[in-house]
Amino acid sequence: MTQVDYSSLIPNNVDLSSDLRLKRALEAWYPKYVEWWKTMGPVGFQDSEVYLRTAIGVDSEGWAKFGFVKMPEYRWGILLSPQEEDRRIGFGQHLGEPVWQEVPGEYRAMLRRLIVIQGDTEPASVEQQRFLGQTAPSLYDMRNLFQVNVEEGRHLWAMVYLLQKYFGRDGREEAEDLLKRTSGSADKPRILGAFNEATPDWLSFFMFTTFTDRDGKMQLESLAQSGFDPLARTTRFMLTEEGHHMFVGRTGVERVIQRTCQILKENGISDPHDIQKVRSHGGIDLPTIQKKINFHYSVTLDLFGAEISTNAANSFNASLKGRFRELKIDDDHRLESSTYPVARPIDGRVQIEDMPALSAINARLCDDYIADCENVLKRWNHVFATTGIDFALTLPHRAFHRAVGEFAGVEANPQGELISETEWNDRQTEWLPDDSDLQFILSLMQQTTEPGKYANWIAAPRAGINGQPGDFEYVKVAA
Ligand code: BYC
Ligand code: FE
Ligand code: FE
Repeated sequence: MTQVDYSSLIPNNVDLSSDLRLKRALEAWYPKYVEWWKTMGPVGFQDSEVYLRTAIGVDSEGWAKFGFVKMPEYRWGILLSPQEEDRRIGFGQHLGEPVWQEVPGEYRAMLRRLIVIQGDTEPASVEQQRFLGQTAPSLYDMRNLFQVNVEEGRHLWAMVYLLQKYFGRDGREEAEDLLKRTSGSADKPRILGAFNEATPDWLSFFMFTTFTDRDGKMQLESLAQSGFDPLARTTRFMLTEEGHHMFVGRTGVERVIQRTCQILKENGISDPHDIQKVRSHGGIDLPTIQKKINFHYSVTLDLFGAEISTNAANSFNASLKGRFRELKIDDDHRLESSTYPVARPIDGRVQIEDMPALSAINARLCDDYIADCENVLKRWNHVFATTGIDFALTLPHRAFHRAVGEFAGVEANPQGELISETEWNDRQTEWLPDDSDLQFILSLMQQTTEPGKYANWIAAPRAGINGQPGDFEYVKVAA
């Protein structure tokens, strides 16, 4: 396997120095990327020294080093997981054939579309989070935000590498366009819905990294099965980094819940539904946390596309995009005659119908995602068990608040009962954050930069990053 070359402008383990055409294309893209980072990336802090991890290898042990860097000088590298010898395609029409090292001509358009959509989400999330440094609840959290941001930047590099190496001129054009679309823009928005929503406050950030980065995990897991080996190896390495993003989200929300439980106890508030009392002590009340879950989870479910999808069937059949843990599934991996149970609105209620499994690939991935989210909710609810607070957070039903797929045309409550539009209009602020909730959360967002100190609405983490002590100065904020 090619060693990681750390001496060149673009650290890589793809032997870039021997592919001059590609090297030139990437070096031409590099300054445009840095320009994008400086204008659309984190606002402020570009001159601050941040304690960041940088990928320096692809072994499961010791693949990263930690140290202080200024973000624009971060070493965004191109790193692929090691090539597996004699790897065979695990699903679809090409099951059992050797994996492809070049793009099969007939699948070029389909593959390019998948890579572009994946690539588009990465810079989008950086754009969505660009103002959050200014309201970070601690230096620890600020550093985690910037860590996630630079790694999403690296994920963009990963997709741009594939586009520029394997898709010629079209690929170079797509790489340029990835820097031209902007999250939330009216005329050139990002491709997928959730990536045009604002991430205005830190609870939103923690919910986003819990739920939306977890969609990233599921999609990357599916692409990691791909018969196109460079895509499989690229996404495998991205998954190594993704773990931290979801950790930041899950533990972030957990720390908010911990702090709120503390406020309830310290102040003898017996009813956890008493929103005003919790708010008057500067905590985020539990019903509002539930509403934020409802919002971010439902918006993220939309990212799986329609439950019944020809696109998904085609990319599975073409052996380009597999299922979650494809190789562990006990079936024929071709799905020409099997069925899969899919929830659909029929006769005014949600019913399960068996559909051709090939068409239901998105539905299945979504089910795997929901199971993963259920585990997160268990961790959060564990805080109530240990603090003796009588409360439970839940995931809303998949039919709730959907804009894509089977449930796009109907209204449902969080329990999954289909309701009239009038009832939806009357009651949606019971289930989703309204302006006053969002304004309240925003009112708490004030920057805390004293090492070891945390804003009042969030508990301290259990441990420091990379074993650092509690009062470690993770970001040396430049004057
Ligand atoms: N918004 O057959 P359909 C991450 C479009 S997150 C807008 O239902 P398909 C990250 C669709 O494009 C992971 N449009 O769906 C997380 C299609 O349009 P065209 C990102 C949507 O294609 C946090 C039409 O509707 N990676 O990495 O089976 C931070 C019908 O599509 C939406 C990927 O998504 C939507 N929500 O599945 C940073 C993997 N949904 O082509 C990063 C690559 C659907 O007819 N993408 N449409 O004009 C894919 O695998 C698939 O494209 C999707 C959609 C799963 C997204
Ligand atoms: Fe990513
Ligand atoms: Fe991520």
